[in-house]
Amino acid sequence: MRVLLISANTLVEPYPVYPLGLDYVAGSLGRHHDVRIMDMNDVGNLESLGKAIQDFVPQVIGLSLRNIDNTDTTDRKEFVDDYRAVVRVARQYSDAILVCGGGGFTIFPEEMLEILQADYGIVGEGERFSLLLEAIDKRKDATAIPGVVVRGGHYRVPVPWQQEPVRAFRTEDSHLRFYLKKGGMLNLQTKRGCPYGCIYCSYPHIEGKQLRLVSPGKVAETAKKLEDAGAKYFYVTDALFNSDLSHSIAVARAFKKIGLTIPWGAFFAPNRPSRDFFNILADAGLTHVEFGTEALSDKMLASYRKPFRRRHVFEAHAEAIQAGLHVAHYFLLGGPGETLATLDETFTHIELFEKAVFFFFCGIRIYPHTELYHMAVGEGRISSSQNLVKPVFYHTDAVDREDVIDELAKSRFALSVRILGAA
Ligand code: B12
Repeated sequence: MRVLLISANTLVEPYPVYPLGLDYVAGSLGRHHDVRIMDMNDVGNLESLGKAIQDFVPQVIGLSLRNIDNTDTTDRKEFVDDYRAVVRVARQYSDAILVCGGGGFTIFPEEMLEILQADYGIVGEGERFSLLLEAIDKRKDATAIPGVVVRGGHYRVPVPWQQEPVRAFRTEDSHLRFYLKKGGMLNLQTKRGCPYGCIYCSYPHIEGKQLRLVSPGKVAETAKKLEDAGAKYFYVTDALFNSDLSHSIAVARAFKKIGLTIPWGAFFAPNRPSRDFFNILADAGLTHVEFGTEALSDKMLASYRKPFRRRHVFEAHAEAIQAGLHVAHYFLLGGPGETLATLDETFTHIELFEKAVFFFFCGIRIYPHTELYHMAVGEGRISSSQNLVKPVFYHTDAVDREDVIDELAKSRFALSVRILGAA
C-alpha cells in the first residue's frame, strides 16, 4: 500500500524535535509498503501539504500526534486546531484511510479520534500499524488488534511490543535536512518503558512499565548513523536513561567502541548512581544531564512517589558535576501535599547546588491513567467525565500559585529559571 506518514508537530520550543516515532513506524512497515514521511516543520504550510498528497496519492495516511499542548501555564499553546487543519487538507486531497497515533494521541485516543473524525487510531507503539494494514487489506476486524481504536469504540490497552524495534533512518528524507540545518539536534532511543509509578506521569501508560532494552551494539550503530548524517548532538529520548544502569553503561561503552564523537544528553532520575557511572558516560560523549528531581523535600518526594530521596539527589548531582557534566534539575511545585514548609525546604536546599540550571513547573497537568487523576477526581477538582484535552493543572490549595511564581522571580535563580506549567 502507499502509506503517507505525517508528523503534525510544529512546535519549535525549546527546539524543533525530529519525528523519531515515524522512523519506527516506517521501519515496522518495512519493504511491504511504499512509505513516505512528511513533516509539517519541513513541509511548511498546508498548501504544500495538499500538493504533496495529490502527488503521492496515498491509500493510507498515518498522522503522528506528539503534543496536544505545551503544558506551559504562563504561555499556553494548544495544537488541536492545527491538527484539524491538517486533517481537512488530507480529506480534501485524498480518499485515504486516516490513522492516528503518537504519544499525545495515546493519552487521549477517544477524544482525538472524535475531534479529528479519523478512521482508526493506534494506542501505544506504532509497530502495530502493519497489523492494521493487513486487517484492512483482508477485511478482517481491525479492532481485534490490541491498541487499535475506532470512533465510538473501546480499545484494549496493548501489552508492550516485544520485538526489537526497527528504525528506518533514511538520509535521503527531506525533513532530515530541516533538523540538520536548524541546529543539528537529532534523537535516539535505547530502551522503552518506565518501571516507576510517579503519581502524575503518563510515561508508563504511553510506553508501558516493562523495560525493553535495545542491544547496545544496535544503539551505537544508529548513533553512528546520526553522526555520519551530520548530527551535531543527540538527545536520548528514553523516559529515564538510568532506569537500567548496566544497560546504560553498556550503551556508553558501545558508543566508544564504535568511535562516536558527537556529544549527547539524556533524562535521568537522581537515583544514587553506581561508582563511576557518570564518568563512564562522560567519557562516551555525555555532556548534559537532565534530572527529574521535582522537589527537595522528602515529604514531597514521597507524595510524588519518586524512587529517590533528597540525599540521593545531592549524591547524583555531585557525581555528575565531578564528571564535568552540565546539569539541569526540573522541579514540580504545588502538587498534592505541598505546603509553605515543603516549598521552603525545596528552595533552601536548591541554594546548596552549585553549577546547575533549574526549571520550575508551577502546577501539574492532570493526565488520565495517573494516580493524580484519581486524586483530582476524589478532591472534586475535575469530574470523571471531563475532557482533559483542554489542559487542567493540579495546584494545591495550601499555597497560592502566584506567590510561588513571585517568590521564584525574586530569587537568585531568576536568571536561570524557566517557569512552566507541568511536566
Ligand atoms: C524525550 C521527550 C522530550 C524531549 C525531546 C528531545 C528530542 N530531541 O527528541 C524534550 C525534553 C526536548 C521534550 C520537549 C517537549 N515535550 Co516531550 N517528551 C519526550 C518523551 C519522554 C519521549 C518522546 C519520544 O521521542 N519517544 C520515543 C519515540 C520513538 O516514541 P513516539 O514518538 O511516542 O512514537 C511511538 C508511538 O507513539 C507511535 N507513533 C508515533 N507516531 C505515530 C503515528 C502513527 C500513525 C501511529 C500509528 C503510531 C505512531 O509509534 C512510535 C513507535 O512505537 C515523551 C513521553 C513519552 N514517554 O513518550 C514526552 C512528551 C511527548 N512530551 C510532551 C511535551 C508536552 C513536551 C513539551 C511541549 C514540553 C515543554 N513544556 O517544553 C516539549 C515540546 C518539544 C517540541 N518541540 O515538540 C508530552 C506531550 C503530551 C502533551 N501534553 O501534549 C509527552 C507525551 C510527555 C507527557 N507529558 O506525557 N520532550
